[in-house]
Amino acid sequence: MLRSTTSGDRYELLSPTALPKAGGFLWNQKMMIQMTCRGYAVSQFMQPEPAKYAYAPNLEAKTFMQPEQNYYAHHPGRFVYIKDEETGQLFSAPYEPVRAPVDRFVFSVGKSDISWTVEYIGIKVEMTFHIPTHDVAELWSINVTNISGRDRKISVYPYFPFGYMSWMNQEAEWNEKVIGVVGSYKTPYQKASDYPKTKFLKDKTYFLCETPPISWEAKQEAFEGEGGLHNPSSLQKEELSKSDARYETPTAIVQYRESLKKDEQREYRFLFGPAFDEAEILDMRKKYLSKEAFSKAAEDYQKYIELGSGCLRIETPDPVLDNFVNHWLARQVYYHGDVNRLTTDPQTRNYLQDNMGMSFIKPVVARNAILTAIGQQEKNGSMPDGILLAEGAELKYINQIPHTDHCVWLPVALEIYLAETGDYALLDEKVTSMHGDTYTVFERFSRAMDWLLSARDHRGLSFIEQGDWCDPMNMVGPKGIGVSGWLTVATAYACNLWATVCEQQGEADTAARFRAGATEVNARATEHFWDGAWFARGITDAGVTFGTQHDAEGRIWLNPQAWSILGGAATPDKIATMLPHVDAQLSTPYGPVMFAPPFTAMREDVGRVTQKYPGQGENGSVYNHAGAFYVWALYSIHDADRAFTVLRQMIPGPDEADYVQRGQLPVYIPNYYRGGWQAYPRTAGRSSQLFNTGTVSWVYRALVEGLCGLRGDKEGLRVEPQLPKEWPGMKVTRLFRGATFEVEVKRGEVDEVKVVVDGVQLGEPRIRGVEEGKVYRVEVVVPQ
Ligand code: CEZ
Repeated sequence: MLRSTTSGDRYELLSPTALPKAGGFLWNQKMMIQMTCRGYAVSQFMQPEPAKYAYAPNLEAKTFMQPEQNYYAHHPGRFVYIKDEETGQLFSAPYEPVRAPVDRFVFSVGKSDISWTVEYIGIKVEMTFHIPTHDVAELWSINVTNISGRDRKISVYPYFPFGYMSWMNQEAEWNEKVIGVVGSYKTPYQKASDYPKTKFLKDKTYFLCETPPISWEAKQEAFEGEGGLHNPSSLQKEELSKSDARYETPTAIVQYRESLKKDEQREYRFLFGPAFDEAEILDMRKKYLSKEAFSKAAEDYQKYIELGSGCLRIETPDPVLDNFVNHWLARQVYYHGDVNRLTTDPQTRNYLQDNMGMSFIKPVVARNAILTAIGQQEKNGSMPDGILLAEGAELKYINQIPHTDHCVWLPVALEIYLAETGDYALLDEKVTSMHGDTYTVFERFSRAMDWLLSARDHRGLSFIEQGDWCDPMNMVGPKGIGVSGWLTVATAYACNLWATVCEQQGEADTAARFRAGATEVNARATEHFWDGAWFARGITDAGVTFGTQHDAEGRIWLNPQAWSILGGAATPDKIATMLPHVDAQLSTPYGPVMFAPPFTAMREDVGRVTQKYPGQGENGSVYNHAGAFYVWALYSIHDADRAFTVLRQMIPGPDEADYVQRGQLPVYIPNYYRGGWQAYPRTAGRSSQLFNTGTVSWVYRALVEGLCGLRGDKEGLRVEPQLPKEWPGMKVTRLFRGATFEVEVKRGEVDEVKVVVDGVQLGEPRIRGVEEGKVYRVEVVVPQ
């Protein structure tokens, strides 16, 4: 049903029905496309706000990418109908919309292209697409081969629906000059003040054919007729009707009628995308629509994706883990840092975490992101809810709701960046903010930490307002009284991280001030949130503590436990008390849920999170971002087995039953798997199919610095692998500050980690004075 290629760089799914929503995604800095195995697509491009070039057939709401996105027959997608001209038999590739019981199906997800091979009634259809590196377009190759062993007469109909483009103005027609179907529309707006912004939008969608077809339809209705998508009326005729759409739903379908000898093949190429005008369409055609241009673009795109290969290769007793880490995880980290989820105003916490992962891939991107973010710091030291990335961008949606946690992510991101690069010079840079004040990065971080320490109540607990890391926890503190248990212990973590940097910079007084702050915060947290067995999640405006043993729902939450470990509020005895409760109450076969039990009804003093479906999203799913914090917390206390168990549960497989239950290929980590393990076992484990998640930077970090234990510091590279107990050893290739470390880890009769570099045993497990360009052979022995 599912397999990886021998080199491991592709995953192939052999059924269109086993994991119906499974897919892959491609992106460049201007666009993103998610493609399912059955041929449905969600794509968007930036101009500079997110926009579409293929629409649903009805008016769609503009929102963030939806979890467990639903597909239906008319959902945007890319399809090819094949008709046997002799028998009238019809099928479509890859699978939708006809859903014929094809004889062979291979959906193949690569890192820089996605393809299918489908066979039915003696005809083989191979579809493959990639995107250019710097333009917005899809480059499609479709090969059709007669494998029936006799001569055949068929028609081939690529079908790329445009959808409902606009309620103001839409049309489509065949354009002889560009050799393709072109849809034209006006992006709808109402405020006169928006007119200038809409004036230069790419309000055309083109479907260009390298080989001119014999006919086409540009009007959806003419194509479908009374037969519907499963058996469109126009395909029952000899030729398509060459329709146009005049304020009617536009579409693009073209026809090639072919006589194919035994084993004969036809090769077609198409270009699909948005444009401003005909001149741009012609340019795109010239630039891309040929065999040579396709392969050149594919090669360039592959190189671009390879730039995100990351700094880690592993060889462990777990080949599926190896495959995921060596081929896919860094790619997902790179995607996040490369395009910031394709918004112009990423949430500050997302922006900082998505970019901190770039420290392992392209550190300069992480550096610039820290500077960009801190350049938008408020005059009082706090951070805004979102970071504006484009001229004229505005804070939208969730960024208009006050959340109090954004400063926390500054030292978190900085710690990773400094460990990876040793670039302490960043701290001396002077930054004039968008509000006009000028401070060094160092001063700005201190101001952010001061703000965090100040945003606390009379008991010393951190205010939550309308949310913290948990976006939809919007009704705990709207009156400005409620406090967050997580944010309180996270404030201590942030202050401690920053104090360490201050110490490294020789700023002893500042360091001492923030250490004292952290200690004080931890004492307050323990006093008010420790319920005897774990840390509570918060105290509402009305003074009700929640996330404690007294709650029937939302009784124990993962984040306050994970971050109290990180921040120091959880002393060793508290950790020993708390972890068995986490194991017993939060574990599922798909990872730990974010809290349990999930809420089954609205709690008006907690908020919107309690209204999500039980076990979905933040309402007690296996929310991998929270799981990733927990993994890192466990590595920080050397709980290697618990850490690895949770980390491994984030990756689908390798059992077939697990793949089916999660419904996802192991080519990315989704933002959640459904919880509700007790109440709804049928849906538990189901993937959100959403690859936008702060999880991956943390997981990559946990692998590099935790599992492999190859963590940078000011002087060099520390070596402290943390293998799960059943592993005898592993091999690691780690790129670090321009050098390559070939590391072999074994267990042996030692009390402490022993490190031998190029034959010489080190006095301590740290490789100093790393030389760029050098390859180090490192033998590591860890205690049995
Ligand atoms: O958004 C994420 C946020 O992007 O939820 C996380 C939060 O830390 C991230 O910054 C946890 O709340 O508004 C909603 O209810 C949404 O469900 C968002 O909370 C959620 C979506 O998954 C976005 O993809």
